[in-house]
Amino acid sequence: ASCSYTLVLVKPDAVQRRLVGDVIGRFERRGFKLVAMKLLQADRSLLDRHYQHLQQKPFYPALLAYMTSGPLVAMVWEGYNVVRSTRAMVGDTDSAQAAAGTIRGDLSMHVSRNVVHASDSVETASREIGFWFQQNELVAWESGDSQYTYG
Ligand code: DAT
Ligand code: MG
Repeated sequence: ASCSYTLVLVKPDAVQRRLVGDVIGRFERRGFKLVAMKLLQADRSLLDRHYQHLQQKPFYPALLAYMTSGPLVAMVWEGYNVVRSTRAMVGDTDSAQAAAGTIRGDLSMHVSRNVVHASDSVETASREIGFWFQQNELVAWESGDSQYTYG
């Protein structure tokens, strides 16, 4: 466990369903620090890089259509153990299996419309952040509550 960064995407279904604030609020309340955020329409070349490991899957064309169907919100969050903690908050990939209390378990039903992406390892996170953000879009700031959120 270390203090690091992770990439979170609020996917197009969640933007359409007005769930952006709910998702952001969960990470804020946990204590993580927002270091970058933007709304954008992703294009195919960006998604081909982001989902490199899935390009041979039968569902990939549908995934691409979904992820390019409207704007999404890309964010970088920083904090203690943020990659693992964020994955736990997001829940199982298949929304039908995701535990209540998780983002997917609370806000979605089906694997093909599962509301959010979160990086699955520290190495993946650093690679994925590079796909979605320029280095100068990451904002370094001191959060005033850190003595109350870290021992
Ligand atoms: P995760 O998003 O939990 O990291 P992943 O990296 O295995 O999961 O897959 C990326 C996305 O691809 C996932 O969020 C939704 C989609 N996906 C995965 N398996 C799928 C399936 N069997 N049918 C449809 N979409 C799927
Ligand atoms: Mg993944």
